[in-house]
Amino acid sequence: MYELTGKRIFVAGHGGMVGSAIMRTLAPEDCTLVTVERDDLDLRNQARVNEWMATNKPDVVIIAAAKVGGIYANNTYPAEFLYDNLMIQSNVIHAAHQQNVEKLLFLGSSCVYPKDAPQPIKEEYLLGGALEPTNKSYAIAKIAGLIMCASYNVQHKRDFISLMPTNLYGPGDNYHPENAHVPAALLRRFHEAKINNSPVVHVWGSGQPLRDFMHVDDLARACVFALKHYNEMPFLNVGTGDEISIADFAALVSDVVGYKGAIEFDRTKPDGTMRKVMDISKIQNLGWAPNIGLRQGLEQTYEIYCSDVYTVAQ
Ligand code: GFB
Repeated sequence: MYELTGKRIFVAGHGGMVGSAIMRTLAPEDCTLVTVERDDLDLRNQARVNEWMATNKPDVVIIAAAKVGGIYANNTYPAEFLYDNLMIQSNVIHAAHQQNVEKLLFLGSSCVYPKDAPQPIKEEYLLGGALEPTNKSYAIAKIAGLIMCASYNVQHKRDFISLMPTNLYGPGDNYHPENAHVPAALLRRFHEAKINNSPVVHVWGSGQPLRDFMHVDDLARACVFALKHYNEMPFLNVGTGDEISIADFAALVSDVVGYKGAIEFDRTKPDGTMRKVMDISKIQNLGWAPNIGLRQGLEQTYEIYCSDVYTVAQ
């Protein structure tokens, strides 16, 4: 058991969907949360990261900062996804090592696994085959991050752990029409179709890919759980272990939003990986389990989305 009480915890990326969920989850703990605004520290700048880390001396570092996006963004901006993520994570991990940080948590992604990995995906399937082309750059960066943590543990006896989260959704997501992940993209598209009385909503791809969607607050609980209870190599999957097709997911979002029109599939858009469901038995055996159901989580996210939309509009 690693004790968080009294610790200075640096949450890198505290303003994003994952970082802000981690901040909420850590709030009741008796620890000091340390953050820095993006304008004050560009995590891609090694000299500035080294300087900041030496001045602020956290005991614990959580890397929730990353360049992220859905299938379109990954496919369109692969150079940014590779460069930004490699720079952010390498700078923060190495600076944490230089400052003798006691514990570091790196967040990867389920896309690190081979495109045709057996399902549900176990941790040991890493590097067992070719990656999904639509997010290869992002996956390579995330693989480098988790191997970097493992390498610092071997060579420098560090306690740097990694979690591989499944597809996420929740408050604070990016609702950009093209660059978002599917939950945020569809919540917005169905909402706008409802408001505008549009007769049809277009959903990308065939509707057949299967995904494991998890509420970001469940991930945040897993992060705090892993910081306290996990110090082994190499890393742990985090997901719900349940899967749903994109067609069924779109129907669910439509229902949650209260949209009454039709759904059509745009097969000119890519499907990406056809099946991606996490085997979560390792983290479950340690004592963590997801507890937010998909409908419940989407309803809560949609409610917050609506209050934000109307706040912005007023
Ligand atoms: O969320 P998404 O972009 O992530 O897409 P991936 C999931 C599935 O939803 C794909 C379909 O089959 C999409 O074709 N989809 C349907 C849509 N309509 C839409 C839409 O309007 N927007 C989006 N974005 N998708 C991501 C990786 O892949 O997985 C990331 O690109 C990350 O790097 C994340 O690793 C976990 O599951 O395909």
